[in-house]
Amino acid sequence: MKCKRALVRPPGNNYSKCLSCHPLRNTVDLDKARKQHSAYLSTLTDIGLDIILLPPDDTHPDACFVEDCAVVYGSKALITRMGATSRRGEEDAVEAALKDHLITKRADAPATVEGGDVVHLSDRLICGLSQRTNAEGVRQMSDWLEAKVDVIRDDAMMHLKSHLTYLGQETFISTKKYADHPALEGMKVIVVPKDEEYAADTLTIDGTVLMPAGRKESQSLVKRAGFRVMPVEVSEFEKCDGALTCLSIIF
Ligand code: CIR
Repeated sequence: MKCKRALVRPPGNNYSKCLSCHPLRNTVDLDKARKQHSAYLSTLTDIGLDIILLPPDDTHPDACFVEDCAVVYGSKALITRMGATSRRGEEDAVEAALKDHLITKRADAPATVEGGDVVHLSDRLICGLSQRTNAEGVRQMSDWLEAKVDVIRDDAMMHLKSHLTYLGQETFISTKKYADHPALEGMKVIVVPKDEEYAADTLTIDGTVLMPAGRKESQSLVKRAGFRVMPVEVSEFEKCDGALTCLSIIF
């Protein structure tokens, strides 16, 4: 199925107070983040997506990372109950917007689940059991979305998609740590170099692979595997532990 829409939300005035363990977290430049966000939207528009633009949320510094608020599969969306408690409430506006297009349901306590843990394939999902998503979250997601969900467990991991994303054509891109996981059995796996691990979070839309700017070796590996690559500058989101997938819900 072709993707049609991207739900997005630009960074709010308090973006620099976001949750982050990144060494450069104190150097976030809000103006630059807004420009990068706007360029990201232009890229999505150029690819042919309709943009659903939510207003910035000044109450929740991390609210531009909309991916974490919902998991969409087919005609349904699970509205998440985020593991990061300071982020709860971001999902209200996302739910209201998704309801115009999809059948939605909220995850209930004690589930925690964040969209950044969920890798989509056409016939199943792969979900991280992580610092943000628990087993009850996976159970509710699988039940509501009627999806087969394979799990990659790592208590040290914040989100699975920072380490592993799906490019299509039975091909993943992954950091070395997860490349041999049984959930990827029988598929091709491009392993990013150790000094380019950030490049494992890619966003593929209708065959075009958006990759973080500057990670040339990883970009070459993906090109050589036959994909069209589009580098996108996201330095101000990287500083907040975010990446390309986190900034949108594509459906
Ligand atoms: C957080 O820690 O929740 C945000 N600062 C970053 C969330 C990134 N989201 C994602 O990878 N899906």
